[in-house]
Amino acid sequence: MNIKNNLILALDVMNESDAIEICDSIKEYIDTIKIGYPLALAEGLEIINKLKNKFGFKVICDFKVADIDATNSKICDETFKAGADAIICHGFVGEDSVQACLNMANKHGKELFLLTEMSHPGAKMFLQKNADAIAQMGVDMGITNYVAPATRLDRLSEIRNIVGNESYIISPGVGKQGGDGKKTLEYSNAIIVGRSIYESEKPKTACKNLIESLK
Ligand code: NUP
Repeated sequence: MNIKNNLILALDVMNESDAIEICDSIKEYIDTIKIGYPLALAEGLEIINKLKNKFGFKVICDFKVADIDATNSKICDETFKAGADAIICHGFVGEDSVQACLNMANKHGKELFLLTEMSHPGAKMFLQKNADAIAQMGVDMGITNYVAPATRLDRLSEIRNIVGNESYIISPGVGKQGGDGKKTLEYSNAIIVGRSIYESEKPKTACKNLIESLK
């Protein structure tokens, strides 16, 4: 995926008008947005195509798909049919569940991102212990897109080592969660930023300043 300014907006606002307002203010700097459960549950999957059509964005759906293989297939199918360019799935559910997502992404000619370790403190409880193995599973399955944390650069670096330089890593956790954008991009291909942009009084300026700080 080619992502303008190596910056993805996490659009976790709760209604369409807020979403449109933010998108309109940052469209000069951003061409890829991430929509998760907050906005999709509030406004329905139609919000994907509404924003794509209005702004020409690429949309990554952060649905952290984590079910049995048959259900994962259905979730991915509906999400791609709704216009998503990529979907994020969890890896801890194992190879069969992830393979179902990969098959559906391939069927639609779209992309799959495999979530390895999460960025929040709670990820240390269970997920971190298995994150290297999750990343290795992705490599063995031929997956080339990953999500790994901006909040723990040692872990991000380790995951980069496992998935290799040819893989594409996107990283949440910059800003509100404490991660540093520029340092993160030493290991990662793009950062995912939400609240520091959409909660800002001036999202456009927040975006501009953030992009400056990445240089
Ligand atoms: O490990 C993860 N951490 C994380 O924050 C995986 C994610 N997908 N996210 C998402 O990234 C989170 O749900 C939110 O949409 C975004 C980070 O937003 P913010 O902390 O910049 O507001």
